[in-house]
Amino acid sequence: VLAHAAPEFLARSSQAPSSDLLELRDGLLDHPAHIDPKFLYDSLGSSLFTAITQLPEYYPTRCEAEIFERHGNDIARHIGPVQSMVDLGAGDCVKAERLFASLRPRHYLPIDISADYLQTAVRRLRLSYPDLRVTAIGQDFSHALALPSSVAAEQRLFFYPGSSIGNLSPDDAHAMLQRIHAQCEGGGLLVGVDRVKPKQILEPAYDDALHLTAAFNLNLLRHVNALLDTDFNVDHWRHVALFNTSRSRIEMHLEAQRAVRVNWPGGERAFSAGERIHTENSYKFTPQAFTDLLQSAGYRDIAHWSDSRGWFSVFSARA
Ligand code: AVI
Repeated sequence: VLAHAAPEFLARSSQAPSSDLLELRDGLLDHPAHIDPKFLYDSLGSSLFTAITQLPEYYPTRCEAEIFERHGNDIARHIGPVQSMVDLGAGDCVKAERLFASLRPRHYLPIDISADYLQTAVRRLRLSYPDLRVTAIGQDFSHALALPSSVAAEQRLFFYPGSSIGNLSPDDAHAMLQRIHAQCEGGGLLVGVDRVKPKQILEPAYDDALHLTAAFNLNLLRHVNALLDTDFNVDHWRHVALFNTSRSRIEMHLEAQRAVRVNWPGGERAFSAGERIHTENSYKFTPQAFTDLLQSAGYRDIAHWSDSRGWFSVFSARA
C-alpha cells in the first residue's frame, strides 16, 4: 500500500502483483479453466457494472435501495452511533452516501480494487461533504483485510452492500466475515444479501436483453490480455449465465464458440469448441442460511430487513 500525493488517498500500485499474475495463469491452465471475478473490475468493467445496476432485469440494487429507504431508521437504530464507516468495494460510493444522513459517520473509508475509479468518486465526495473525513484505500481485500497502520483503531461499521459477499465461495465468505469481525473494534457489519428465488427471475438478471452483462463478462478477456499479454479474441467467446440450483448460485462462464488457442509469453492453452472458462459465482441465500453463516463467524444481535417482494435482504450484526 503506497501513500499517494493527495492526502488521505492510500492506493496500491495500479500494476497487478505477481501473485495475481500467477493465479491468473494457473487458472487458465486448470481444467475447467477459471478466472477470479475480481479481474472483472478494470476501469471499463467497473463502468459496465454501474450500468448493469440500472438494468430492469438487475433487481438487487433497486431492492437494496428500497430496503434502505423503507427501513433506514430502524436499521440506523439497530446499528447505533457510528464513528467510522468502512465501505468494502465502494465503487462510486453512492450507496454509502445515501446512508450518511441517517448513520452520520465522522470518518468514511471506501476500499476498492479499482483505485482510479475510486479516486474520481472520492473527489466528488470531498466537494459535497467538506466536513466528513475521507480516507480512500485502493486495495484488493479479497484475501486480506488489513487497514493501513495510519488508520486509527476507532469503532468501525463495515458496509458490504450489493450482495458482493455472494461472489465468494462459502468457505471464503466465512473467512471474510471472520476477518471483518476481527477488524470491527467493537463495531459491526451491515451487509446486503441476495435471496434464493426462481431461476426465471435470477437468470435474466445475469443475461440481460441489452447484453451489458455479456460485455461485462467478455471485457474480462481484454483485461486479462492487458495483464498477462494473452491474445484472447473476444469475438471467439460467448457469455453464459445459469442458475445452479443444487449449489444455490448463478454461474457466469465464457464459452469458446470454436476451437481456440490462447498464447502468452511462456505459455499457451488450447480450448475446444464449447469449452468454458468459469468467471463468477453469485451465491443466493435463504435468511436462515445467512443468519447461520453470521453466527458461525462470531456475530451476535443479528437482524435483517427485506424488500416488499422478499427478493433481497440487508443484515445488521454486531461483532
Ligand atoms: C458485484 N456482484 C454482487 C454482482 C452480482 O450480482 O453477483 C456482480 C455481477 N455479475 C454479473 N452481474 C453482476
